[in-house]
Amino acid sequence: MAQVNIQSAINEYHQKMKQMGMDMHEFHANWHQQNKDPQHPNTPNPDWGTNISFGKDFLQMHHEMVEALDTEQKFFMHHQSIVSWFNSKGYNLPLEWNPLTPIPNELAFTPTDVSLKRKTNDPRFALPKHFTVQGIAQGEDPEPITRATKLTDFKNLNQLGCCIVYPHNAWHNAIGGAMLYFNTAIDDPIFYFGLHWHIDKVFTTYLSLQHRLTVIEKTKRVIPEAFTQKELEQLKTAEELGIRIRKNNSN
Ligand SMILES: [Cu+2]
Repeated sequence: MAQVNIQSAINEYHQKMKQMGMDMHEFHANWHQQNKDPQHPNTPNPDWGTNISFGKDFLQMHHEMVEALDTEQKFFMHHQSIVSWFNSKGYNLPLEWNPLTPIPNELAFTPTDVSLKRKTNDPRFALPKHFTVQGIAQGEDPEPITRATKLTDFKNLNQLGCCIVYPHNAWHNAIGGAMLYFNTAIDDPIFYFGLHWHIDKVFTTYLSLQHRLTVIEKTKRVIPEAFTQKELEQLKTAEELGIRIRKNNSN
């Protein structure tokens, strides 16, 4: 394995893809332009999102960018994922980042434009526990819209993807800098090897359990009639962040 500078290796990957006619910046930004985040419903709903194809597409598209194997069936990107490309070059992959610890030097990011510098190297943001197999501990909040308390409570990939996009937006925002815009986010190593690495783990874990979903016991959901003020504010903030991140940083 060759020890490489991760940021330089990502640049090299983007250049190589471009030479093959695949502009990753355009591809990623365009996908988000054409696939707007879903709007949250007016009241909590255990079935929300199950028919919104954004959810599945959001997870699948980023999976193809991050970790997909060359042998997998692909729907969005018919080039190598970054992990597959690193492997084929013999480049070392960074160690998995624990998001509650500062971003390690290995994943440092020095943007060409200083305005794209990260807001912090210690965002202390982790995906909520309802996206884990183990699920939430007593007293922790379920997913606000569907009231799912653990990964296997999500009814399908659409629902999972529609729900996870909101904390995903908040996470982009917590890191800041290039991560604030879909057309620059992929330059920051934390995009592929941090944030979307973790999102993809949720996706692939869910896929690995999917065939057993009908037999896995669901947590009994308590569906309140209305969102609390705090939940509404969180959902609204996440939606606004999504709109802002979608804006092109050059305008
Ligand atoms: Cu994205």
